[in-house]
Amino acid sequence: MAIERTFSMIKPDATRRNLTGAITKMLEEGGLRVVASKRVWMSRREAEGFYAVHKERPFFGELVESMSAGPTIVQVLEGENAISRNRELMGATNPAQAAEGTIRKAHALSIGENSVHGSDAPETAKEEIAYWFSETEIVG
Ligand code: RTP
Ligand code: MG
Repeated sequence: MAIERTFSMIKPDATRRNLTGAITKMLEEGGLRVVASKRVWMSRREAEGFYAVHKERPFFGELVESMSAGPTIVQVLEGENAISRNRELMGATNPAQAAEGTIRKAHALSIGENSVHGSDAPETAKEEIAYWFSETEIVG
């Protein structure tokens, strides 16, 4: 088993509903450890940069709008197979398809307001962690 790090965000729809603790608890109970965490209200420019991979997609404008509409919690999570484990705990992008017991099943409102983000591969985890954190902010 590999100990990995992944990047996670608690999105504005969830911070607005005071779900930071409830979601973090699900991540911790799922076997992941928070090794860095901060609350940021990202600018449109930061959201565009973070989601640049989706810039040609029809939902890009809506995505940037919703991600900059309120505070977000950005986190680095550590644990065994943290990248895939976090994706399992999150559940499907569309909450209507998310499995019972997942964060999105419990808390997401819609595809656009789906409460959490998690990196999808080792390379993106590395890039996304570096986008929001310096090395000294991560304490394992
Ligand atoms: P995420 O990147 O946020 O962890 O979610 P994901 O991998 O499950 O989904 P992805 O395909 O990477 O899409 C990124 C985010 O864009 C929003 N989205 N909206 N309106 C739509 O059809 C649509 N499709 C995607 C979602 O908020 C998704 O999390
Ligand atoms: Mg994604």
